[in-house]
Order: sequence, then C-alpha cells, then structure tokens
Amino acid sequence: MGALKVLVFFGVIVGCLSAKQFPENFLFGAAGASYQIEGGWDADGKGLSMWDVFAHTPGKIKNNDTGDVACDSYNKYKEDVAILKQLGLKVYRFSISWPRILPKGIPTEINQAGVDYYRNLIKELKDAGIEPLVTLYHWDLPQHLAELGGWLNPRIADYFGDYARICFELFGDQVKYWLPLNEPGTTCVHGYETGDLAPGLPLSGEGIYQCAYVHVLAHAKAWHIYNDEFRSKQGGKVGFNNVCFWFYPKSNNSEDIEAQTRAMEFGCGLYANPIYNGDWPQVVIDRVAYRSKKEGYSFSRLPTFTEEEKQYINGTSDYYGLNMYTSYLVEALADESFDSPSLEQDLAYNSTADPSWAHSASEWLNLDPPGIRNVLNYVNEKYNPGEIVVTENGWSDNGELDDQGRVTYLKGYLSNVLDAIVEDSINVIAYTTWSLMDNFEWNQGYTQKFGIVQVDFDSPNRTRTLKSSAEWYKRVAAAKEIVD
Ligand code: PNW
Repeated sequence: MGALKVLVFFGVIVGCLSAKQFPENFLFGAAGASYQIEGGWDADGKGLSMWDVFAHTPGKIKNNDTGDVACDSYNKYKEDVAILKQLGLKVYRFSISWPRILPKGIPTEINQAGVDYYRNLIKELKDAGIEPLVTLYHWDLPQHLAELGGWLNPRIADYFGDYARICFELFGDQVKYWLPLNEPGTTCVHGYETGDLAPGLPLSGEGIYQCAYVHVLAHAKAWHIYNDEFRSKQGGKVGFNNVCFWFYPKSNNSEDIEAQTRAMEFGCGLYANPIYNGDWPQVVIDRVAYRSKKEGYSFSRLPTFTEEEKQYINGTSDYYGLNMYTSYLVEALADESFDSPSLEQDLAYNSTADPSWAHSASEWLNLDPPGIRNVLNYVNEKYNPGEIVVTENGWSDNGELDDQGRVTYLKGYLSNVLDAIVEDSINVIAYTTWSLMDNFEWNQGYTQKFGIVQVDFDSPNRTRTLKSSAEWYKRVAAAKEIVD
C-alpha cells in the first residue's frame, strides 16, 4: 500500500468510528403543558377551563383523577427549572393557561397573579440559560368560551387573537419561540368527533371539520397579530404545531397506498396544508364532498375557505413544531354505508401495529424509530417549513425509575432525527422530549407516565426523582451525539 492509500484507509476508518454529531447550536430540551403539570386550578384568581370542568365530571377520567394539583408546578416551578438546568437542557416548552391570564377568556380582566407566575417562570429559565418555547394554548380553553361554542364557533379565533396579543405584550420581550396552538388534530378528533377528551362532544363526522376550520383561523390570526404588531420590535418566531404520525401501506396494492395517502392527509395534512398551502388537502376535499353528497347533504361537511380566508391563512408559520410518537400500518376498507356520517368512514381504513413493534403502556403508542425520519421527510417536502422543531416525542410506561424502555425509544427516535439532519439535510433545530415530568395524561389520569423525571403523586411534596432516561439524555445533550 502506498502512503496515500494508507492515509485514505485510516481516514475512512476514523470517519466511520466517529459518531454523527448534532449541529453545534442544536437545542435539546423537554416539554410540558399547563393543565398537565401546574395544579393551582382555582388559585389566585384563575378562571375555570373546560378541562377543569371535564375532569371534575365523574367517569370522564381514569380513577376520576384531576389536574387540581398535578405536579404542583404552580408552586414548584423553580425546582422544575433547576432540574432542566441540572440536565444541561437548553430549551423548555411549556404552555400558558389562558384562564390563568384571562379568567373568562375575554380581555376585560387580566389576572395579575397569573401574569406574575409566567414572568417569574420565564425569568428563572433565562437566568439558567434556558430558552422558553411557549405554547399559548394546550387544550385548557376558558370555560366561558367553551360555553360560547368552543372550537365550533369561528369567533373563538377573534377571542384567541385578543389573548395572543396580550401574551405577546406581556411576555414577548423575553420569548422568541411561540406556538399558538397544540395539536389541533387531537382536540378535533377526540374533543369533537369521539368525545373522549374535553369538551367531550361526540359530533361524529361534523364536529371535527368545523373544529379544524376554527383552529386554522385562530392560528392564522395569532400569526398575523405577531407579524403586524410585534415582529419588528420583538424579533421572535411563531410556528405551527401539529401531530403527524407515520402510516405505512399494509400491502403494495393501490387501495392500500391510497389509504396511506388518506391517513397522512386527514391526520397531518388537514391542519398543516391550510397553513402552508392555503387550503385543505385535495384528497380530503374530494372525499368528504363525495361522502356528504351520498349521505344526502346539499353541501360538504368540510367547511369551505373563502378566497379571502385562503389568502389570510396561507404562509402563517415561521417554523414547524412537530409532535411525533408512533406509526401504523393501514389497510383500505370499502365504502359500506352512507347512513351515518363519521370520520371513520371518511378515512375508510383499518390501522394496526406491525407485530415486531414494541408497545408502550399507552394503547396507541408503538416503537417504530424510522417513522420519525419518514415524517420529517414528508413534512419537509410537502410544506417546506424552513426550520423544524420536534416539539413532542416520547414513551409511556408505568413510572419505573430504571426506564430502559424509554431509553430504547429515545435512542431510536433521536438517531433517526440525527439521520434526517445529517443524511437528508433537514433543518431540525431543536428537540423537546415529551415530557420533562410524569404528569396528568388527560383521560388516562395518572396511569400513563411519560416523564424522564418521576413525580411522586402520593406525596404532598410531589417529589421529583431523575429516571435512568434523564441520566442518559443528559449525556446526549452534553455530547451532542447518541450515546449508549
Ligand atoms: C399529545 N392519541 O397528545 C399531547 O400534546 C400531550 O399533551 C400528551 O400528553 C402527549 O401527546 C402524550 O399523549 C396526544 O391518542 C394524545 O393518538 C393522544 C394521542 C396523540 C397525542
């Protein structure tokens, strides 16, 4: 071997051995949401949210658990920040409780104690060198607005605009990353189609589309307000948050491949396409119109955007906030009946898990790490979002401290995020795992644990203890590479 060949040979070996690195300025962090962690449900002038009301209704939540106290982060936020700092995390995604700031959701009364709480939290984060990434709305709609029709009433978009403006005014000097809404898809399916989450309205085949329509308008309104009134002085970014799971066709036949398209477009596309491309996905428009007609309607159950609305909603996102957890296989189903409208029949597929995938403690969550790389590529190609933040990704178990299942999950998904960055040149700038702490998991109460930090819900102190996954994640954040 000549000297040059030897050099090249060793160069290749070293190149293969040195692990892939996350970009130097990549931000590792963790996430949570107001109703799931804060408690203080009626403290210091906070108004009622629809989740307070839903959780206080017997039979809605496992064990009739509530978020009344949750992790008590309303009182223990300094401890939360200290943990983030100890783990070397650089971004914290949290949400503002709308009724903690505006007890009735309307701008007539601002609750100063609520304002102080979030100003203090943000200051604590900044002092620890942690970037706040703030969700304005993570499902705790003021009950007053829920009674006015909630996400079925298009005027909620105007109320949301007023609330967003107040938050930009109050906190925008300190906050550079905003997400107006969390997962409109989950609210619209579970709140207004099946009814197993608040506000609990099983309006099959209809509620979901009206809810999607109002969410899109509300998101766009918040973006425009920021763009017109705050961007030049505050210089932050307002992203669109959406959950996108990955769907594989169960076979290569054209029916199953079409079912895959429907799954992606009714799931991810229904909410993202209006924001990035100015209208619903064509597949959804055609499918709901077809079925509505057969069902005897003179109009489509999917609301139509006016030309003015299309202009208004198009391009209203500065980065994509992706929530991603799981994958499914889909198999097409034939249209059977037209006697009762439903999302299920609009979708016309069966979804299952591949038998080789491990299953989390949550029924819907499977381990398929390449799914996240597929979704990142899908989102990047379809929406060209510029920057992407993975705003949620995580695993549920029964709360064990040595949570090797979560370590396996995070290792697999983060490796695929890294491949998407390095191999596919996708601009993922940050990752906030769901979740920092075990918390109130909606209608599952405290039975599903997603935290990298354990919370003892039996102790009045709500004692926090690091799990194995937190120790592992700390090393990843420090090394900026996937470690064992
Ligand atoms: C997200 N599903 O919700 C939410 O943004 C979080 O508040 C929540 O804690 C987290 O994921 C874990 O569940 C989802 O049934 C809830 O497919 C349910 C589903 C998806 C997302």
